[in-house]
Amino acid sequence: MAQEEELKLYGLWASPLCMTVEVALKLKGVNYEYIQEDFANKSEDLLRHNPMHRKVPVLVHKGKPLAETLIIAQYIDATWEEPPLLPEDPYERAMVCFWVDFLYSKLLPVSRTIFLSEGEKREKAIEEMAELIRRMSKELSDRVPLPNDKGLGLLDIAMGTSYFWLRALGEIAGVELVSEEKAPFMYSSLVKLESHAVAKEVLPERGTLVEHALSVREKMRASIAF
Ligand SMILES: N[C@@H](CCC(=O)N[C@@H](CS)C(=O)NCC(=O)O)C(=O)O
Repeated sequence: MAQEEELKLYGLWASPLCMTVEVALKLKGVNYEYIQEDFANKSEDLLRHNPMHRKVPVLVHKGKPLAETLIIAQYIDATWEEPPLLPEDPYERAMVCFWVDFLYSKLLPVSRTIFLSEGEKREKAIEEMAELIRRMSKELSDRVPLPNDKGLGLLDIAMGTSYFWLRALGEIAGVELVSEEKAPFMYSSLVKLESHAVAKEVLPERGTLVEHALSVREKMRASIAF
């Protein structure tokens, strides 16, 4: 069976999590089929493959589904070895996973609240985001250098795509959520990501992302009680 028939990514091009998986797959040079999901009308296949979270990204390899971005990224790195996305050293590897998990389980859920809610709820989420970014940036600047200096790794990809999304979300919400000053590590990760050829294939044009996110928001607000 051709490789592309064996590998399917269920995603949404505007999602920073899906961008991370796509960049990882492209860096590894593997072919895959991309199935665009509609958040207001998720496909039967997506719900079947990810019944616990019902979210994208979902990667299906030889008929076997994987959900959760960090788990998918680790699977990709273990399955296609070159170039490595995670450091070899167990502690460095754990630290990369720690920060990627922080982004995906703590930071981005707050961005979802900013994106979908209004009024006091949104204001509180904006404050929470500012505090999380402040703490994260302090912690990252105090740490021993993280292994993001050797080639494009998972940490750069996850930090860079998250920054990319938070900058667009800031435009939508009319507030600066991230900047080079507020989130220097994330910012330098985006610069590194954007200087790589693969980024041009995956990162959308900024204005298109904002426009698309606004139309998705209307559909999501109509389809979920938030
Ligand atoms: N913890 C999950 C989060 C996945 C997630 O939140 N995906 C969003 C797109 S960025 C989604 O599918 N949203 C649709 C929805 O909330 O219904 C991961 O790391 O993959």
